[in-house]
Amino acid sequence: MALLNILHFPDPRLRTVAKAVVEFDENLRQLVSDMFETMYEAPGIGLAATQVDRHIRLLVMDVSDGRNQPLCLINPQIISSDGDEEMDEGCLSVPGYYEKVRRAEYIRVRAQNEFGDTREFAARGLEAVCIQHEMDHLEGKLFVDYLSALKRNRIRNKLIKAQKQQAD
Ligand code: K1U
Ligand code: ZN
Repeated sequence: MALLNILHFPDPRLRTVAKAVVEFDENLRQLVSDMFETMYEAPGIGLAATQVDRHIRLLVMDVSDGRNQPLCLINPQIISSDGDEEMDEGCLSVPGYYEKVRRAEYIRVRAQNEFGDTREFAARGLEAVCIQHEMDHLEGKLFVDYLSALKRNRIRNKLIKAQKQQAD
């Protein structure tokens, strides 16, 4: 098990579009395990492979109160969606900032697990929001992209300043 380094906005590597997973082997399962450890330790409710500089279509999450319902989605697709709702979102790659984002309220998802088995399920509420947020990461998109340029640049400049202070 290993804790992975989480990239921070505005690192350009967060803009990479992830590639489909084609091999479901022990290396993949080790990465899944390391991503869960990193997400729980952060702590977060989700983590996309993009955030740990691995550009494959893989995300992990756990939105349960007991932090005991891990979910690993590989090559996820949203096959239908309905409604919309606005919810506060945060991001481990944009530490310290929470902003409202409008997303689909109900989604139907098809994804594989770490063994390559495919399943379909419905999600709503925080689970649906988290899946959409993590799938955006796989497209190189961040929740700050939904904000005004003014707000996004303010966050960007503050994070750059904080990163410089940490490096000194
Ligand atoms: O993608 C990420 O960086 C993880 C992110 C996921 C997310 C949060 C809120 C709405 C949509 C997606 C986080 O987990 S930020 C941290 C957070 O929200 C949290 C952490 C511990 C307990 C509860 C929430
Ligand atoms: Zn995020």
